[in-house]
Amino acid sequence: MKFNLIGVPVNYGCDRNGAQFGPEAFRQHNIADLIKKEGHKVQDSGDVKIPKVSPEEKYSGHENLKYLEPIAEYNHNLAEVVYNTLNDDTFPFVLGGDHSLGMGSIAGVSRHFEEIAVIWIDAHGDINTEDTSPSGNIHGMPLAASMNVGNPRLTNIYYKGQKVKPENVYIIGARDIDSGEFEIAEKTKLNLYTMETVREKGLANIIEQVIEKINNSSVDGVHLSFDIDALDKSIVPGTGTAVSEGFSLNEGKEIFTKFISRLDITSMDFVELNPVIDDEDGKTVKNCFELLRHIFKTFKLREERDTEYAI
Ligand code: HAR
Ligand code: MN
Ligand code: MN
Ligand code: MN
Repeated sequence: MKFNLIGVPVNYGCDRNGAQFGPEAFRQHNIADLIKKEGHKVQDSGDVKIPKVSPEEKYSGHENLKYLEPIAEYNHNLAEVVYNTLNDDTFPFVLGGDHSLGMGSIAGVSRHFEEIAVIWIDAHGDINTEDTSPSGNIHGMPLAASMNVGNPRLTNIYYKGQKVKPENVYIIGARDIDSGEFEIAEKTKLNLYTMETVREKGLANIIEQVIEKINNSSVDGVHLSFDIDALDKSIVPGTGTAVSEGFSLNEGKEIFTKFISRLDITSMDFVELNPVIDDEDGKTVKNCFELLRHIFKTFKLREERDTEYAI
């Protein structure tokens, strides 16, 4: 396969120092080499342009949407890169940065495909709006905006209106959900698999259900957005809003093994690494890379299997 690395050095969405250094950390630890070693082609289109604004301008767009303007602007730029990458028959692999980048990724992907599914693996729902958000941090809102819920400046990023239908949205592993988010989840009828549900029914069963639903739907593209805080707090200290009771590293691998081998994943985000608050041994970076190696290995196995069948 051919991957394009797209860096998004942004922290406006989490309003905390450090997440903007994520792409640099992935590159310093040679993510491109890792992808090559697993047998793929890789290119790096560099960093998406992020407008520079001062913290004093934080509330200039809206009182409960911090950094609204620069976030809307950079997401337009990101969407364009993602769209062009897909048109080039290349897999966009977006490196965060905070999760506000989900809006641009999804916008680019959804312009390329007829109808898409979005798998959102996260400790959080990220379906807040300016009316429900307890923080005003836009990284808690990208999935709502992508479904056309929320402020027009966000719902109209790249092109006007809805990018993904709620029925094609699958949130998995959420365990820190705001009350307004529960209401939005219910109202939109998106597919919400909280950590409570995952533990009750079993991870394997939930994955199976999601795969079946997606394969029985009429989507032609599947975007997988991975927020590393889906993993347990103890294995990802270097993320801005770590939450306990998360997935183990092996469960993370199981999720990727199954989704990559049995669905046609077309694009991915890997977000919310904050190298500044990682522990002194770089535990989070190390665990991220273990997962990344597994991801690209699985893509290779799938590719080999597919070409075997084609012969
Ligand atoms: N739900 C909270 C809010 O909206 C916190 C969510 C943000 N954390 C993330 N996103 N890392 O997944 O403010
Ligand atoms: Mn998130
Ligand atoms: Mn579309
Ligand atoms: Mn999160």
